[in-house]
Amino acid sequence: MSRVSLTQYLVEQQREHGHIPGELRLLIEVVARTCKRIAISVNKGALGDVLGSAGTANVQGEVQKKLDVIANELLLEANEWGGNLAAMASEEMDTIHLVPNRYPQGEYLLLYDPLDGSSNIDVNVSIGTIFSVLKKPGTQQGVSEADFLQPGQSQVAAGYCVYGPQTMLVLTVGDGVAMFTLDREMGSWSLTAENVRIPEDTKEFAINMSNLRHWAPPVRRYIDECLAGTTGPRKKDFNMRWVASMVADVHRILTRGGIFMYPWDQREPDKPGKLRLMYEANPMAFLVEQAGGAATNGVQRILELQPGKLHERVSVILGSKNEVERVTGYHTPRP
Ligand code: AHM
Ligand code: MG
Repeated sequence: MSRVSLTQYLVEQQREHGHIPGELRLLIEVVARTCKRIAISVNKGALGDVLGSAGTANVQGEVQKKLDVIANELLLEANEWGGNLAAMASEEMDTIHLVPNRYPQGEYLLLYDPLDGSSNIDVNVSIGTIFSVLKKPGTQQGVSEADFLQPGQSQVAAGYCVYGPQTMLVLTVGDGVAMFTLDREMGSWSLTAENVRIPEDTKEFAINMSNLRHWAPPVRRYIDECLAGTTGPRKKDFNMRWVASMVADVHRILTRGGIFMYPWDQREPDKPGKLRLMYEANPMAFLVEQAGGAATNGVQRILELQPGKLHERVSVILGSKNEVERVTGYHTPRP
């Protein structure tokens, strides 16, 4: 059976639906191609000497794994010279990375978490790459960090690649969500799911339960009610899953529904949450909304949040619409 390739899908989006200009299509193809290279490194594991710590820390003070650094370098290198980008930003780089002068400048900005779920690298559990594409505002030459600080609803494309039992690329250009599976023999991405929809209701939640005692009352209430099962107010039993790789948890939710939460907690009250807004929460929120789900920080739609800085953190509640609305409703709206 012949399947639609990523290129065919994108060309259709460009030609027939007019959703994406040619430059954006090429940019997405470069990101997708780089994910294939990252997948090769991930698969080699110890044979490729890619496991373990790199012995360095990123701007957020987190120890970098070798694969964090390798994936970051691969994405930088592949995207610099294509002519479609003005600058890039990454979880693993302190500041934005301008496209060097020797290459033509494009009009897009690319943000990414090169290797999400770093704690799972060495234990052979699914990990991923998350990316978000924005358009550079204005027409003036040069790019600054301020150009990146756009709310998530300005994203023109977003997606992730999950390195799991299958390597899959999940993408939105604002016209629903499509999933592609890497065909290793062919070396190409084949469309394997289109118009992905997240069921509005679910009986499955994902949260790091070890933080329970630190949560705010609305999150505690929601989880307590789930745990109470058939005899509690929800009158049904819930199941729990926590991969500790956001890509894998979101992939499950896009596939069969569920709710994912990484909420604020009182250990570091000044930090809104663990996850980063611009290259983790925003792209995932865009995908989830495009699949009919919802994504909030407890009081506001994630895609409407105005970022104040590149590595800003955010509280995340996303997935099946009715459940996300329920938890959000338990929070007292800010005045
Ligand atoms: P990372 O980008 O450094 O890998 O951190 C983000 C990850 C998410 O993928 C995941 O949901 C979360 O951190 C897991 O955190 P915890 O180890 O606290 O459960
Ligand atoms: Mg991450």
